[in-house]
Formats: sequence, C-alpha cells, structure tokens
Amino acid sequence: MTRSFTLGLLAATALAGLAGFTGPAHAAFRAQCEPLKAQGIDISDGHNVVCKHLTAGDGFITMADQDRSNPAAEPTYIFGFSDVTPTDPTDFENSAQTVQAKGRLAASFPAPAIVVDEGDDLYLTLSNIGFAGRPDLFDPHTVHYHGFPNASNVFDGEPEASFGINVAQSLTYFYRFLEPGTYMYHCHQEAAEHMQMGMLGITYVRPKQNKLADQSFPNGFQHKTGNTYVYNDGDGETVYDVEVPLQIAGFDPSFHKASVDVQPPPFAFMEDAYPLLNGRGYPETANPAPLSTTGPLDGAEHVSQPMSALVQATQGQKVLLRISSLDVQRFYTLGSQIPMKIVGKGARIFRGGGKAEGVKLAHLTNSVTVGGGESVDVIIDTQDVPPGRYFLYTTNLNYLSNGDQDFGGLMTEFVIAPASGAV
Ligand SMILES: [Cu+2]
Repeated sequence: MTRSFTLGLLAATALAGLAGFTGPAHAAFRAQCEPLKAQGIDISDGHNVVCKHLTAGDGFITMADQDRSNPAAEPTYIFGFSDVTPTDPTDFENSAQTVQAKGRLAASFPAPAIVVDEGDDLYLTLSNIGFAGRPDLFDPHTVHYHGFPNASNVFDGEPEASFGINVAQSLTYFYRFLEPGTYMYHCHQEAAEHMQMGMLGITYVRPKQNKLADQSFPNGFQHKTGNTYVYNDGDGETVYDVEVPLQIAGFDPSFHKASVDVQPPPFAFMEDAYPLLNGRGYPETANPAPLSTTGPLDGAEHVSQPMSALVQATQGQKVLLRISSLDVQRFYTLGSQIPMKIVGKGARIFRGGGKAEGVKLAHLTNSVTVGGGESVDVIIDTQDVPPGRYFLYTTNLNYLSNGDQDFGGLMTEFVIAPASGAV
C-alpha cells in the first residue's frame, strides 16, 4: 500500500464519518459543510465556520485584444475552478446534478477568491467534474494553499505528499486560519500545466485586530471600531480604507490551443504572450464590471474574468494593494506613479522576523518585484495626491502588450476622486 493510498483512505474514512454515510448514491459531489450546518449540527469548535464548494473543470476566457461580442473570435480554452456553493444547502437530493450543471464550462480566471478572517475554519469542498472540452482526459485536481503554515499533508493539495481528487470525486479540505496575510491558491496536480491553464486564485486573511472595539494601546495607538488593518500591528501602521487584490499571472495562448486541439503541450516554449492582472490585460483591467465569454462548446455566456483590477479611492484614503504572483514563467516588476509603502511580504508584516514587535522595515518605493508564489502588501496614501487618473504598470515594458497588440498588458488605472466638499 502506497503512502498516498494510505492517506487517501484515512481522509476518506474521516470525511465519510463526518458525513455519516447518510447521502444518496450520487453523493460524490456533496459538500459536507453546508448540509451539516443546515441540519443544525455544530461543527464550529468555537470558531466561525466558512463553507465553500468549488468545482474543478474547464471553460473559456477572452483576451483584451479580442472581440468579446464575436464568438468567432475564438476565446481561449482554460482549466479552472468555479464557485458552486449551494444557495439552498438543504437541497441534498439535487446537489450532484446542480454542482455538475453550475460548474460545467464555468471556470473563471482567476479562480473564485477565498477571503476569510483570522480564526475562521474553512471547509472547502473540491469536486472534480471533468473537462467538458477534453472528455478524453481524466486529470485529478487539488487545492494547494500556497504559503499556509502547518497545513496537514492530507489537506495541503500537494499530490505527491497526499493525493489528487479524481473525476467524479470530491474532497473537503479543512484549514484553520491563524495567520493573517496575502496568500494564493492553485491546483498542484501537474502544477506547471494546470497553473498555466488557469487553476489559480487569490486568498487573503484579515486580522483579528479589525474586530476590536474602541481602545487605547499602551504605546498611545488609538484603535477605532471599524478600522481595518493588514496585520495585527499593534500600532496602526497597516491601517487602510480601500482594499484591492491584484494577482499577476502569465498566459500563453499557444499552450492553451495545444490543449484544446489535443496536441502535446509545448512546455519548453511556454511564454507569457498575455501578462495579466486578475486575469485581464489593459484596458480591460480597468473595467469595473465582471467580464463574460460566450463558450464555443455550449453557446452559453459565462462569467470568465470576474475580478476587476481597477483601483478607486477618494483623496485622503489609504489604499491597500494585495499584490501576488502565480506566474509560472518569470518575475514581474509592478510600478506605481504614486509612492507605495511596503507593509507586508510573504504574508507577514514587514518587520524583523515577520513579527509585530520586530524592527520596522516598511518603506516607500515606486516599484515592487514579485516572482511566482510571492506576495507583497503595499499601502498608497492619497492624502497629498491630486485627484486624477494614475497608472500601475509593469516596468518590464515589453510586457505592456496583449499578444501582438503592442499596447496594454500588465497595467491598470488608479482613479482618485476629489474628497466631498473639495473645490
Ligand atoms: Cu488541476
């Protein structure tokens, strides 16, 4: 018996026990978390329980140099995740069909964001519904929370240390979030391929300090109810008003075309023809709306790129950018016309030892460089910045492009509106 098979049995036994073996025959796509909550069964263990249900499957997205209104423009095939968390958690009998129908060809880029508070327990069910566009493939999938400390092997999603979720199977991943910060998640099964194909997303954890009532700290820091912080800083250094996650990724359409055309994926020639922020190239990065693509296989419109990368603030506000990269090919530098204060790196406060009591390292800069798997938290103070339209853009200037279109790419807009009453 292999190690992964043993772990698989252990996890299957534990999860079957949790579910009580009470489900219908097609229980493979059932989530344990929502139905248990709906039945009034307390699984909180003193913590806030968050239930989420994702499918792993496929879909199509549209690049900024293509015409979204024209299905003949050939949108690009992706692998990816889709959020199918039930709106009616008591609908046990239909859940398998509902999951299959909701997730089919509905993968988005990036994957649905996972946003939680420190101390939350997340039960994340992943159901592998297979590839509608490539039914000959039977790839397993996983969810790997990149950067999370002390994840158990079974729930870490690294297939060699645990296992992948096969087609028509589900696993509920458990994680208790004890460290605030900016993280990311992705499928770790054949990671170079599945991440290039779109199985990656944004994750961040908000600190407990946000939930404090009005109080004074011994160091003179005055916390006001409702103030929000990036970390439990103990002195208000990481306070912010507006929060925008920006995830960098690369996209090679020839790799995706090879996948849908049943050709060998060209790993050695992988290239970021489309550098993306939140799954989009400029000017679509600055479109505040979710973007849709009409799928060529089903003729239906799906939300393909749900997250805008537009940054908006009123003069005087402090803007937190949660910058992360899951690019599989190269480093990118993100520049800002307005100075940015680095307050966090690698999901830790930017102080000595990554601890609140460490030496302060926060400083102003006009650019940050991130590689795949890295995150940086920056705060932009707009107090002394005249209202107007500014840009965040890569200083790797040859990546300011959408494919062959020599304008766009890894860039977005930062719009500062006048404070009310200002002349
Ligand atoms: Cu995968």
